[in-house]
Amino acid sequence: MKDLFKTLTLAAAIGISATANAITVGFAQVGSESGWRTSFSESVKAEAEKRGITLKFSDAQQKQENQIKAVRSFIAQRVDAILIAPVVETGWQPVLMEAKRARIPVVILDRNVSVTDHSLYLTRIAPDFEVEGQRAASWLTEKTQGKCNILELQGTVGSSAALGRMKGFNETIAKFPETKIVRSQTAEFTRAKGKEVLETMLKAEGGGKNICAIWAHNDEMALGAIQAIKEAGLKPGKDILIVSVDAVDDALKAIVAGEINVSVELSPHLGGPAFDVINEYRGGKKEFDKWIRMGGAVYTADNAAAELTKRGVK
Ligand code: GYE
Repeated sequence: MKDLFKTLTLAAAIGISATANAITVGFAQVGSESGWRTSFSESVKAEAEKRGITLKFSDAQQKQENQIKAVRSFIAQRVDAILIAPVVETGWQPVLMEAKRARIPVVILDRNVSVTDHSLYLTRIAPDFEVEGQRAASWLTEKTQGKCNILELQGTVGSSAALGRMKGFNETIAKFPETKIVRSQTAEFTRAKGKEVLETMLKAEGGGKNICAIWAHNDEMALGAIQAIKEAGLKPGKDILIVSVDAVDDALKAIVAGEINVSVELSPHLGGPAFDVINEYRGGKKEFDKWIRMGGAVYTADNAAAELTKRGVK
């Protein structure tokens, strides 16, 4: 009888401690504008499930006001931590101060926030967008011996992903006087806008015969550009080169098909590192590096097929 009582007490204690450790995390996601973002969201949800974390997920449909509303709701619900993938850089300081006053730790994922007080978040887990732009430009300038007229499909205006990729790409091509961006416009990181904007650009460029390459800030816009180039009677990846970022499965398939030339990888698996930081914080660690960098490979015709096999994608 005594042993049974001891076992029940131990089970109850384990149950209580497990409940005590079971946390609730709010995640204010940008939206579902791209295949990469969908993979990112799914990865965070799966990781939360694996760790027994209750995840409150909000899709802001690419609107900052929706993200801020979601963060305020998480604060009101007294979640244990908040993840934010900020759609644009500015406008975050007030709501981050509210989270700090509520003593709820915040981790920034993916894009960046522009704040004067960096104590408002524990850390940012993200790639280096400038390096991504540099890697895309380096491949292109080498492939074209530094002579290329480029059409640029920019990501969301004011997002650190678009700003960083643009900066890195432009600084790299600046060394090649005969490589220039002849037209540049946002297509908001979506496939539909990528097709629509490129159609307009090609028409404005007399059909695109003078265009050497498309620089797309993400694969979705590159995949849209492929359709526009085909409808203009040209061969994507051959008549007009395409360099892009994200390395989602569809882009790797397009590389294998010879329709995209390069995609710079950006890992969507940001949930694990984020939950590790939250665990460390709850364990007493208070100081973190302000940027935990995520890397990625560069995929071309040389390695895209092998990566698809490794990912188990047919
Ligand atoms: O490249 C794109 C998504 O913020 C880095 O946002 C992310 C970008 C990514 O729409 O596919």
